[in-house]
Amino acid sequence: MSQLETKPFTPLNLDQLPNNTVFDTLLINVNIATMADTNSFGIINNGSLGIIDGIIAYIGEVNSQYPAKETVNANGQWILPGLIDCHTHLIYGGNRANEFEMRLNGATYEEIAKAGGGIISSVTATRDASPQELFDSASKRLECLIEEGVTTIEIKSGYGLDLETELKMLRVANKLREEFPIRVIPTFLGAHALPPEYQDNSDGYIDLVCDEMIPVIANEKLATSVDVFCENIGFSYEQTEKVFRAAKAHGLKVKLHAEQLSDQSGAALVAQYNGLSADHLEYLSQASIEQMAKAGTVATLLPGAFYFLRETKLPPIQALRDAGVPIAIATDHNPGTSPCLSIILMMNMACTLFKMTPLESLQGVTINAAKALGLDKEIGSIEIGKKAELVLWDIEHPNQLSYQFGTSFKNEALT
Ligand code: DI6
Ligand code: FE
Repeated sequence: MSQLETKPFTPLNLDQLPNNTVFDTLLINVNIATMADTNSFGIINNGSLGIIDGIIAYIGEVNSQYPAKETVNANGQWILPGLIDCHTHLIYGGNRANEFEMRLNGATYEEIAKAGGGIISSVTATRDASPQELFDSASKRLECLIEEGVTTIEIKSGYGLDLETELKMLRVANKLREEFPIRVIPTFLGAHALPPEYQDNSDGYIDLVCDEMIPVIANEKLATSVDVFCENIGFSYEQTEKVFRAAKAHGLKVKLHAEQLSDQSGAALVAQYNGLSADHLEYLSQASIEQMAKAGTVATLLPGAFYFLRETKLPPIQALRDAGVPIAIATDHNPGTSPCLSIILMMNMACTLFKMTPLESLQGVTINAAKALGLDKEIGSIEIGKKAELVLWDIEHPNQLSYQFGTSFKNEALT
């Protein structure tokens, strides 16, 4: 296969390594896609990569004066930044296969939600589940993503909708981080849906989220950011803003489910609060795009939900590109609108459904997903000084990850 782009072989930063450098791991004979430039995969063919203390210390052609405790011959495989799934609802009880069938028989997602199904049916099952049951079911899902080369995952709460169950979910997310070789970033999504106890009192529920839940979660350091479902079947612009104010007051970052089913100007609001990302965005307006560009808020697109809901309105991808808004791609794994456990399939769908390029789709699950989590100084690209959370792939070119679908690729994480 021909390489679409090849950079001249230039050792980086060699001068700065002290003479007595010993790498912990030295990868040799490896093709590298650094993902460090905005306009290319950043390819270095037949290179080498040195790691010290879990940090990338060297990229380029190695000088034999630097030995390594372990040398790995990659035999021409590709090293890429570990994949990042920056939007998931991985933890929940039960599943909603029955609703899938209802939708195939003509019911809409909104109708099912209004009839007490939808998110609320997952809330009931999640409240009923023990922490161990939630841990076990989420573990199986997490294993699928880890096998696919995911090294960082964001996991939202939001199927508890009472303090006890929201805490239960976030504690399970934190336990997954301890038990699995993956970086888990927990997000508090208390304002996901209105719990049955607060029917006809959505402002009362928002007060509970702001005055009781956020302070406890911030205090126990169970989440680093707060999300809201800002939608006509979720929470209003004003309610969302209230949650953002409480989040900020407690030192938490914000992000938003915005413009999924209708335009509520949520993306502009989250940008105004210097939000990490606005997610979904099928109904995003030009005015909101401009606010996002100004604030550096990432557009996280979720092709799995688009596909599963048979949405036909595309997110405004060209306008996002024109405005220079970074685009991330995620699974949105959840039991209602995206029961998908393949980030690689999302890369393909970003190309087929959203007409993104294979480069954009890989950026969407590496460097731009890192930006969407506020972690781009640490991970998301292969650069000196970043964490060596990397994956070795048996592929011929990184564009193959977006191209081939319905299959898995042999890979090995170096974390
Ligand atoms: N948007 C979504 O796509 C998910 N949550 C949200 O706010 C759906 C969650 C579900 O149906 O369980
Ligand atoms: Fe979601």
